[in-house]
Amino acid sequence: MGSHCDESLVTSAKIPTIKFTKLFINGEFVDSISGKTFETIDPRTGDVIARIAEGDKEDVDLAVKAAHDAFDHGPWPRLPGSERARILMKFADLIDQNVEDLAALDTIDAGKLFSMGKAVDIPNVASTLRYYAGAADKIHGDVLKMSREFHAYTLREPIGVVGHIIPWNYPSTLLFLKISPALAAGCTMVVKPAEQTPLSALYYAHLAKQAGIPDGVLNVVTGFGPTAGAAISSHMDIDAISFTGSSEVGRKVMHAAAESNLKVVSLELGGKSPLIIFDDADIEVAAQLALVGILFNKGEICVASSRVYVQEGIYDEVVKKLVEKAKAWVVGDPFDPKVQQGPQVDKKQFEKILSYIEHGKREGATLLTGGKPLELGGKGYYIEPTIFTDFKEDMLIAKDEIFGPVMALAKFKTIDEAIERANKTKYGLAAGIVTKDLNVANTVSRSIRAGTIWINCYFAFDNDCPFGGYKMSGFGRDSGLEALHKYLHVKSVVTPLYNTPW
Ligand code: TXE
Repeated sequence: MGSHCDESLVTSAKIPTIKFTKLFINGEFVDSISGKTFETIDPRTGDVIARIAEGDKEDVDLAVKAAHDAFDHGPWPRLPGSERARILMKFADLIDQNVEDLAALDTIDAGKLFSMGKAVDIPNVASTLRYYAGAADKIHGDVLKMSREFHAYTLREPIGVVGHIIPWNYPSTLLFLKISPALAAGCTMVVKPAEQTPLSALYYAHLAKQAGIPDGVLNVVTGFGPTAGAAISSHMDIDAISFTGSSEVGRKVMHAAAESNLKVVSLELGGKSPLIIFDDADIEVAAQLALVGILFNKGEICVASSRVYVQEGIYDEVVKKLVEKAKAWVVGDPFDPKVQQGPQVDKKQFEKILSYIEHGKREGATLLTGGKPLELGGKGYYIEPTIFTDFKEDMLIAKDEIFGPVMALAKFKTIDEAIERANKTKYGLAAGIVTKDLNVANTVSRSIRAGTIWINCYFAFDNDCPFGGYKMSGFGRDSGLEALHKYLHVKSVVTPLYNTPW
């Protein structure tokens, strides 16, 4: 699975010099109008990495103006799709050439494993760009069969200026899940990376310029949510907004969109995804899936399998294996190739997770392993892999998205009970099923209200596979051609077939 590290990948790792710390507006790196900056922190140590320009409403206004000019008068939306594709392919090549720097930036900013970044996350970003580059010259509408004597067809046109608000858990992946289809569609955009992880987005902006993306097409405004983020969601001249983050802020974004210009909204929000392991599962495979499902990226992943249901026949054996594996799981410096879990992204997140662990203990769930911060030289935001059992769906640890290495585990008897308990959540992002029985897999996958179902696998993402939520996990899809369509309007064009009055 994803946590496997190859030592050779890391030996040459070096922390890059931080070259880009300013806003990227209309093709230039500029200070914020206020001149204010904020610190970005290394979660391995709590030390400041760099000071970053702090954008606010006035900076967002400038960025939106640049994006509007580029949309209304610039070449990007008007280029043949094949030309946009050529530039996006070049952008992808430049990312490949800078893979080590980009992976290291996400490691120091977000505490992500460097080996994963170098081998998986950053190469995948380039592949996402190439996937949508391949679609850029295949955007077309349909000829319609009208019920009366009209000739009619649809055009698919870029939706306009898009605002992208990005979280910190996958600073590169989530940025590209949003900008790649929007760029391929011919949109122009303003991006706000999370305040915890601004470094790689600015580096990508520099590469975009080198690749030949025209000025004003891709603007990056670093800053905070309630200021820069809110200025994007409430902007009168932004046509669509694509947000990934908490359900709480998703609600604010939707509200701001409704109160301003009714911009198109898509939201990818939190999750509390169930993994259901049936009696016929291979115990080793099931335990490994469950463990990686919650510990991958230190649990800071919206589809983490944070609720695990195991059928009673194999429950004890799975628990034993899980605890053994959790104890052997290596937490430490994310640059170390032997490490499987780095620090949580920041102090706020670290404290939030520890407070949920305390809730779990008080609510009466049984702590099987972990439950404490890890003292690694007295620095950094590290937390032990933690497993609770005997949870009930009305406990906080089972209801809320903890976004950390904390699993809630329970025993079930029948398939109906598993389905009912799995669905007892306000979220609906993903679910996993482990069974060899096709009937069980088919029944459960159709009964779970979630946007992605993984059968005998987990985290099986692909550029071609739409990804998004049911219920309070949001709406709209990232990935796949569904995401391209999110950035396109459909226009109907109708003309009479004959010169007859109608
Ligand atoms: O998220 P926020 P936070 C969940 C996860 C985590 C919790 C809190 O449970 O513990 O959210 O994390 C911007 N208007 N997820 O507080 O605040 C913000 O600057 C516009 C799940 O960091 O939602 C950042 O760029 N934008 C998740 C982005 O929203 C605003 C990924 C996300 O931050 C804003 C991250 C506002 N008023 C957290 N306030 C997932 N679905 O993968 C903040 N932002």
